Amino acid sequence: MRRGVAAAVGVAAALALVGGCGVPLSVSSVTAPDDFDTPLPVPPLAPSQVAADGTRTFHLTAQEGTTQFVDGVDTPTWGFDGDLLGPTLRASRGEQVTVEVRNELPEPTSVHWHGMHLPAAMDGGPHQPVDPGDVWRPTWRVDQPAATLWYHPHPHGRTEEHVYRGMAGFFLLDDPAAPDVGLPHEYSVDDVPVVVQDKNLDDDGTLDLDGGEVGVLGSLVTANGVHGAHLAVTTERVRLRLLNGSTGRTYSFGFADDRTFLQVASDGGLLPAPVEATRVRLSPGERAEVVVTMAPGETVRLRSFRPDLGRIAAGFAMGANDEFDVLELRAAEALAASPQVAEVLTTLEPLQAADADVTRTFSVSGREINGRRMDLSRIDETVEVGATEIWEVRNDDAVPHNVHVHDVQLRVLDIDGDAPPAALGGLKDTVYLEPRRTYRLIMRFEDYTDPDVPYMLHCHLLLHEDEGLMAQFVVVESGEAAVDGPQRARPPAGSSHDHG
Ligand SMILES: [Cu+2]
Repeated sequence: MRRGVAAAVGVAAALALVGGCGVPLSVSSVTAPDDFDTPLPVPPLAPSQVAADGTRTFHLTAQEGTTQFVDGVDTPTWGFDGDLLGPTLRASRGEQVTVEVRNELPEPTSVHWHGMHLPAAMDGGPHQPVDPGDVWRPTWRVDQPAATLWYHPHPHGRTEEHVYRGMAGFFLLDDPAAPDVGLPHEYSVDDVPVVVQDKNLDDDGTLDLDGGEVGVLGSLVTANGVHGAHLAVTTERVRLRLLNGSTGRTYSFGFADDRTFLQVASDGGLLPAPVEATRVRLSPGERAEVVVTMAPGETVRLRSFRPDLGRIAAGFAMGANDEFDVLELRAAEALAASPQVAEVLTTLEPLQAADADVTRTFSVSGREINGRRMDLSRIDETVEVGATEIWEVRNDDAVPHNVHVHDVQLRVLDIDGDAPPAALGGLKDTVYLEPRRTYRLIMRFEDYTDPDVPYMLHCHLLLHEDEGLMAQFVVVESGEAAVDGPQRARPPAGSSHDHG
């Protein structure tokens, strides 16, 4: 019900966007919290059972609930094992994991393991729907570097709404064989996951799903579901695992006093070396791990500054004017010492253009990739396992898009021919596409083949995805052909799927 002046301006801005009219550059459509007095809720670590064969099994239930984003206003929301968001799944490299996903929502959903290298039938995309009352049990072996991954629904045409209603959680991967590089690692103490999402409420307190060109740009920006939260810091350094869990908004995170922090990881794991930064731009689906140093007794806010969205169309805002505080860090009067962050974090395989066997080009425009909208029965690309490929992705619009490739962690080779900034020099699964720029991405397809079940390639501005900005690729053995046709809409082979 707290639709104040700022929120009303947000609606006006959204309407203006639809009509393509100008938006005053000074307008921010985000509502500042009254205070930051609510302690940041940290998602609990999900319990799991380890069987005799070593398989670690988690359970997730998708369910309806109620959340108060505004004091005294009950907003119907969806979550995993609760009213909103979900518990943090955590597993180690080398482990076999199984997740028993139960759907208690009134409609089909799915759960995609964003950033995970796994068989297509376990991926949780639009070909693995879970009907109300059903249980889906994907299983795979974790085999990739330590990283901050996440999970969220991916039902065909309904992803934006499911994520916006609150369906998202972290999936943290550890690598016991990796050296200690001095990163804070005590979960919820000095190693804290923070998912940022924006919401709009209608007058009756329900979530407002109406949006503009990039979908909903909410006036209430939440950290772990709270509008106006603080984190009690007890250590000299704190590691924030930032996830943009919004459906359309791009953030430019930094601190209100412009202090320098270290970005230590991107989507798929550690950067080769810490990157000293004052901003980190995250489009929907992207993650960054940052380490910030605090002085005893001080308070500083995590802020999203006006994001540089690139050369967007004149007269459009799409969140580029919005600047607001997301989370307050409150340091205790005495802070426990933290280790020094190492100067070298990891060694990444050098992947160069000359290593590529195949180059594919993708033009992203409107709601189409290469002039075609998503068709569940059409395979757009067939990749041979073992291949190293360059995917040259161009945003041919004057509005923001991004690109998320399932199954792989990729590397940005260059942007309009120039080397990427250091923050984009590590493992990525989601890349912001500035308007009218070309991104050359390099990736290797390993381990899993399935001519029958595709992976997805899509814009993670979820309205765009739902409206068709998605394509399908299969990974096959050498010489094998993809299986086309509507039969692929059946439940996947290889993962058990039953009616609960
Ligand atoms: Cu898009």
